[in-house]
Amino acid sequence: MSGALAGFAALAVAELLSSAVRPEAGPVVAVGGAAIDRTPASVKDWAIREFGTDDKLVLQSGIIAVLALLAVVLGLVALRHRRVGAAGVLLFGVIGALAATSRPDSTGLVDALPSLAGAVVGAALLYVLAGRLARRPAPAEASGTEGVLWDRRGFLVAATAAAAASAGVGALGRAFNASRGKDAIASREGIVLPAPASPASAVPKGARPRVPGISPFVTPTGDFYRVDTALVVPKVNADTWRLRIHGKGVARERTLSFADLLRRELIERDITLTCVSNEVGGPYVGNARWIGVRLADVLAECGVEPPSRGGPANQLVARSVDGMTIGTPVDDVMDGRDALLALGMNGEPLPFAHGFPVRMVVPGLYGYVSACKWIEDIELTTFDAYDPYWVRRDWAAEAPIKTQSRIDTPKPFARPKAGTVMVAGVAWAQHRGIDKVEVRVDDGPWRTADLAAEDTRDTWRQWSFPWKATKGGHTLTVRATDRTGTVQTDERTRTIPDGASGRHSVVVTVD
Ligand SMILES: Nc1nc2c(c(=O)[nH]1)N[C@H]1C(S)=C(S)[C@@H](COP(=O)(O)O)O[C@H]1N2
Ligand SMILES: [Mo]
Repeated sequence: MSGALAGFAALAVAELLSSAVRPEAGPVVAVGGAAIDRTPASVKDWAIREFGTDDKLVLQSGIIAVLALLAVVLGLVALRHRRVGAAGVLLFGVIGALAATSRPDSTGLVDALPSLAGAVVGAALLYVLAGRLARRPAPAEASGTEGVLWDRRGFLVAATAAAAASAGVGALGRAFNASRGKDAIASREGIVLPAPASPASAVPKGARPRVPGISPFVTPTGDFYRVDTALVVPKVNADTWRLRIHGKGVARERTLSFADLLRRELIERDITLTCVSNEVGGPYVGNARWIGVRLADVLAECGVEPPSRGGPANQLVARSVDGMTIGTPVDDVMDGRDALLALGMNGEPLPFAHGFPVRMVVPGLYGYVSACKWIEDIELTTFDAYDPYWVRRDWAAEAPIKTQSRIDTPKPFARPKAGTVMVAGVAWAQHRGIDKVEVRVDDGPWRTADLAAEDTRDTWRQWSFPWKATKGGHTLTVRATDRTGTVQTDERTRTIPDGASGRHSVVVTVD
C-alpha cells in the first residue's frame, strides 16, 4: 500500500508539473512516446490491428499498470530497506526524465522536471510511510505480551493524508492540462475559411449509389481514421504558427504565417487518404474534401526546381511540431497533381487530431510519405542525405498507394437470405484512377461490378454487384483494375515495407 501510494503521489506531482512545463513532458506520455519510437514495425502493426485507434489508450494503461506493479514491489522492499525502496522510486524518476528530454519535441532540460520532482515526492513519501511501519519493541507492560508494535495509527493518518493530497494534486494537474491550448482552440474558432478560388467539382450524382452498408462517399470528419504517434494531440495556435521552407536549392527561404496562406489562392479538392498500415479490407482509408494552397506554387516561389528539371533536391522533408519527419519525392509534389498545404477538411478548419492548423496532403502517396500533420518546417534535401522517421524504422522511402478494393457489405459471416444480395464497397488507386471492379463468388468466373461514377482520379470509387445468392456458404472476392491497366494482384504481402497487397474476400452463409 505504501508503494502504491508513493507511485500515485509521484504521478500526481508529475501531472501537475507537466501542466506547467508541457503535457508531453509527463512521465507516462514521455515513456509512451519513447516506447512508440522504439517499437519494432511488426509490433506496431500488430497493435494497430488489435487495438485500432485505441492503441494509445492501451499503451498508456499498460505503462500505468506496470508502474503500479513495480511501485508495490518497491513498497515491499521498503519494509526492510527503506533507503533502497526510496532510491528505486528515484530511479524511475530518472528513467522518466531521460525519456522526456530525449523526445524529438523536447524543449530542453525543463522537460525532466515533472518526472524528477514527482519521483522526489514519491521517494520521500515511501520513506516516511515505511518508517511508520517499522517495528519497535513493544513495552511488555503495555501489551501484556512480548512482541512488536506497529505505528498503525501514524501509518493510516499519513497514508490517508498522502492519498487525499495526491488525488487533489493529480486532479489539479489534469484540469490544467485539459485547459491548455485554450489559445489554440480560440485561434481555430476565429478562423473563417474563405471560399476557394478553385472549388472542387461537384461530386457527380452517380458517384454515390444508394446501397445500404456501403462506406459514405465523403467520410464524415468524426469517422475519419486517425493514425499518428502523438500521445497528446498537439494544440498549435494558428496565430503564432509559422512554416519555414529551406534547404537544398531553395533560392529564397521563406517563413509563412497562417494569414499568409489565407491570402493565397485557395483550392478545394476531394482526395482519398490511405495509411500504409491498412491491411487488405482494413479501415485506414478515408475520403475528404480538403481546402488548401498548392504546395508546388509555394515551392516554385522559393526557387525550388524538381529534379526532373535539374533541381538538386529530390526529397522534401516535412517536420511537425511533435518531431515527426515525413519524406516526399519533390517530383511527385511538383508534377502538377494537387499536392496541398491543407488548412481545411470537409468545410471546416482542420480538426486538431488531423493536423491543425496546417498539414500536407498529396494524392497518390501513403500518409507516412506525404501527409505530415501539424507541419512547421519543410526542408529540401535528398533521399541519400536523410532518412525520415518511418524510413529509419524499415518502411520504404517511396510508397505510392497500391491499387486496392474492399467489400463493405455484406459483412464477414453475415447470413443474408437467398435471392438478390447487394455486394458493394469501395476501390482506390489514387492519382491513377479505377477503371474496373470485378467480383468472384467462390471459384467462379470474375464478373464485372457496377462502377459508380468517378469523382476524380484522386478519390476512391464505389461499386456494387447484385449477386444471385444461393443457399450455403460462399466466399466473395473483389479485385480492381486501375487506369494503367494493372489488375490488383492476388499476391498477399504484409503492410511492411510499402503497403499490403492482395485481394479482400468475405465469407458469408446464405440462409
Ligand atoms: N505529425 C504527424 N503527421 C502524420 C503522422 C504522424 O504520426 N505524425 N502519421 C502519418 C500517417 S502514417 C498517416 S496514414 C496520416 C493519417 O492522417 P489522419 O490521421 O488525418 O487520417 O497522417 C500522417 N501524418
Ligand atoms: Mo499511415
